[in-house]
Amino acid sequence: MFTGASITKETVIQILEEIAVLLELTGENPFKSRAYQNAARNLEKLDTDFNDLVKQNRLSEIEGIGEAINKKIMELMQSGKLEYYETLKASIPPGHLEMLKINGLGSKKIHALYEQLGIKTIGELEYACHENRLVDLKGFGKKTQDNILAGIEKLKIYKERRLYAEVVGEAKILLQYLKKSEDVLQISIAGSLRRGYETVKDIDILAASRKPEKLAKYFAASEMVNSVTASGETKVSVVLKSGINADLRMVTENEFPYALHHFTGSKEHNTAMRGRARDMGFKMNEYGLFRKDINIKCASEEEIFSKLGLQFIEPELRENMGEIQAAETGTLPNLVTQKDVQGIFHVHTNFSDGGESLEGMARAAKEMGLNYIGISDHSQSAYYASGLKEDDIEKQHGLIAKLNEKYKPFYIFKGIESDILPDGSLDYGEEILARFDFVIAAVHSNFNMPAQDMTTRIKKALQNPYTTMLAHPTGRLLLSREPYPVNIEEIIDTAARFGKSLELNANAHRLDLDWRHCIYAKKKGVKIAINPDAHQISGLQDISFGIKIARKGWLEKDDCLNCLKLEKMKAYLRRST
Ligand code: DGT
Ligand code: CA
Repeated sequence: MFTGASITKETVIQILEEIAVLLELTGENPFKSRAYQNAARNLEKLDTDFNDLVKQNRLSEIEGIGEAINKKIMELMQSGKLEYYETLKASIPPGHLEMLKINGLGSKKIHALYEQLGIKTIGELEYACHENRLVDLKGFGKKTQDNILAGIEKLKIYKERRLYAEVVGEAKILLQYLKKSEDVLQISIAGSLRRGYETVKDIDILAASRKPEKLAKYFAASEMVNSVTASGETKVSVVLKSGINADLRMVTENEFPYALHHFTGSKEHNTAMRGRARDMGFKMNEYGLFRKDINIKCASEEEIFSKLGLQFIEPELRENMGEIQAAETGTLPNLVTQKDVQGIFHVHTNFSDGGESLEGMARAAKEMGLNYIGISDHSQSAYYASGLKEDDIEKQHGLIAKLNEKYKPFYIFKGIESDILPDGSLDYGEEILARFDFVIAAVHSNFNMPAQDMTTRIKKALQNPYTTMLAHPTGRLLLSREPYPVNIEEIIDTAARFGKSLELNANAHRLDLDWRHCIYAKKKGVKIAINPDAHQISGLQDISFGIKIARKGWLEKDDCLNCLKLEKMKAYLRRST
């Protein structure tokens, strides 16, 4: 619920847009819905002060805001509530709002499904698809039905999984708690979490213990645990108060290394490892490595790999992406670590939509032990994020010059996160672009272009001599927004040709470039900048999530732009802009 005091123009726009969608869901005359969409769009474009217009009761002077909409906005601004909106929302089955999250299913279709098949929930819709009821429905068909089913599947996965960052903190606290038990001989996180996978289903913990029953009780008694869902001799499953599922598996001390390897996974890596073991005359499972039923003693995972003629494979690499062949030939990468990071780019300040001052961000980066920071606020077209006008840029550059004196030898690079406009051009003219030390180009609008147009748009931005790197290359938000359609390999090839870098956005919701594509970028010699995209001081710490993903992407120190020492970085940026 919005309250009067905090109603901003943005909130009004959001509510008008929602009303437009809700009206479509009720099957109202499309003109009515369009009127609200228009009003929202015209408010967005408004260049006079919205609050002044409200105070002077002059909103109806804006094109598209007639008497009815004017009255509603005034009610909202004066009381903090809009009766019409609340009633409309309450009249829609909650399932219809949820259905809007299904890719490819808009409000008109949802209303049509309700009218013709009485569908109120996603469950009913899925059932109807399985019964092929959409195939002959007007405005639908086999292809739409398949798309809807695929969309429902995706939604289910979104619900079952969580972001790595959301879970890893809980897992560490749980691990600390378990370590305090005298019945724990060895313990480790396993599963997707140990592999640093971007999303995880649950927390897997493996412990070696001589008294598993006692340990199981201790685990269940943790104040983090909400309920115990299964309890056996070797495994206890619980649901934590946060809603996250956690499994504790208990083995003997001898079994621990084999079990740790097994429960770390991935399944695909395990299958490949077992295949190799078989080829070498071994049998391998979670209890041991056997030759003619005799267990080959291994005190650690390292020894298991070694017995199979392999270098130790870091957990992040265990995805069956060629790591076993590389371990066999001794060509595994020497993965980047946090210590290798010299500085960071893509940092916002309160000049645009950041919550912290420029000096505050710089000082925090310095205190983290970094040697430089690249400030990049939003560019002028990003009105939603108070993008920088020419005056702001001048002011910011003046401040940076002063701070560079004050914090020497720590260094602040002058940058900008420039929107890539729909035609692929950057957001300022050459004269302004030339003033920055670096330019991060990024797509923030028109996400729905066809793949080829989007690819051409981004390639053009990469060819701009002022562009240093491309931010969040696919625009995905993990578990909520799919990447925009784009040919990422063509983008990487273009970056390689023009000597540009790609960002690995370290924000836990993005982790974009995806690690699978990092492997390709590395092959093509494209440098990756692990960027926090920080909007506050705490956001700087996200760099650790980025490093985890960089490691999954086989990246070494030399593959990462921001592992360059300060002087080398200065030279690199002089060369590229
Ligand atoms: P998740 O939980 O979906 O985020 O991913 P994981 O990898 O943590 O999967 P999970 O929790 O089902 O199982 C943990 C590990 O146990 C998995 O990575 C590999 C091993 N594992 C589980 N089931 C199988 C299986 O059927 N075959 C093989 N080879 N390994 C398995
Ligand atoms: Ca798991």
